[in-house]
Amino acid sequence: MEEKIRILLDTDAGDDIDDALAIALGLSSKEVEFVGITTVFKNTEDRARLVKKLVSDGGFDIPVYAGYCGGIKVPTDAYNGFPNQIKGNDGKFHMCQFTEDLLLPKYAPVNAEEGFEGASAVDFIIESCYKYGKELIVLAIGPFTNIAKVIEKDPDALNHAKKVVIMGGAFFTTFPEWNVLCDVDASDLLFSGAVKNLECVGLDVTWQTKLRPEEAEIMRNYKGKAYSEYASKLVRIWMERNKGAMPTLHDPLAFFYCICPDILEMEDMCVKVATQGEARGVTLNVSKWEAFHRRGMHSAQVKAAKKVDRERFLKEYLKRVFDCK
Ligand SMILES: [Ca+2]
Repeated sequence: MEEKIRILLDTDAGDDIDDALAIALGLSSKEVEFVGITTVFKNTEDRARLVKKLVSDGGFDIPVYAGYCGGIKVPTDAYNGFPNQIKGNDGKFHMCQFTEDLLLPKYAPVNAEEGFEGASAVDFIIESCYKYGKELIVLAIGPFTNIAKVIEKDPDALNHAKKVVIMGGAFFTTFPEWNVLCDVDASDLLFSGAVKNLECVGLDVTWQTKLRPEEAEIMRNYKGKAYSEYASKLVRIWMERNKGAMPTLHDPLAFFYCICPDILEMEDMCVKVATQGEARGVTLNVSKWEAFHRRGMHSAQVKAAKKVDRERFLKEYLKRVFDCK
């Protein structure tokens, strides 16, 4: 039997469209087994409900946990400040892809009663690292608050997994990437050297996966598998609420890298996150900063994505998720 790629996914599904598209890629890939899915950033219960609908309506039984709303040092408002947020019937703000049906009891996460502290989600990540060891890839495609909470609670847990793959940062350009920026203190801990097996899929490569209009049309008009139809509906909602913007497949590319590592060319480097001033949230390649290393400031040895075969990735993505020939 073909060996499964076990994935524990940590996601901020619900704002940008690419998280749902990444989960749909996992569901479409026979070599992937989801160990579980945790959500992060602001209203993590809404996010978990969207994920639960995507997987359970698709016929998959995958544990979904609502994680920490963040940040690890500066509190975040769970009910306000979403990109393109909308107002629900309850008068509160919700994430861009929110629809009222998500509030149905059947879409509640495992730890629905817990609030936004996310302790069960953090424990679930830690337990999975020990349970599956080198068979597990922890894939983080949202802000890094849950991951930082894992490091704080058990600094060695993530090192028991095969690797930690993130969508985040920019390593060959200078740019404060969203996932790093949303919780800079958490990102600083992630890039402190505590995680020894960190591989980063940053904006340098993911920017190249912005859809062409004809690719977006395929996604918007899909009929077939239940979860891909729901992903298609979310693409329509997202494009409408983002005034026709084109989706970019940041998170699906990071997911596909877990399945097919040769889609990206990686480079070893030493990275630190800038935490102050105008550069706050920028991931800096400090490999050659000798004075910096002499001062003993913390940084992480990582693999960072440098090049992508964009056409091969898009072709494979549309084939797997949207049944294109
Ligand atoms: Ca994301």
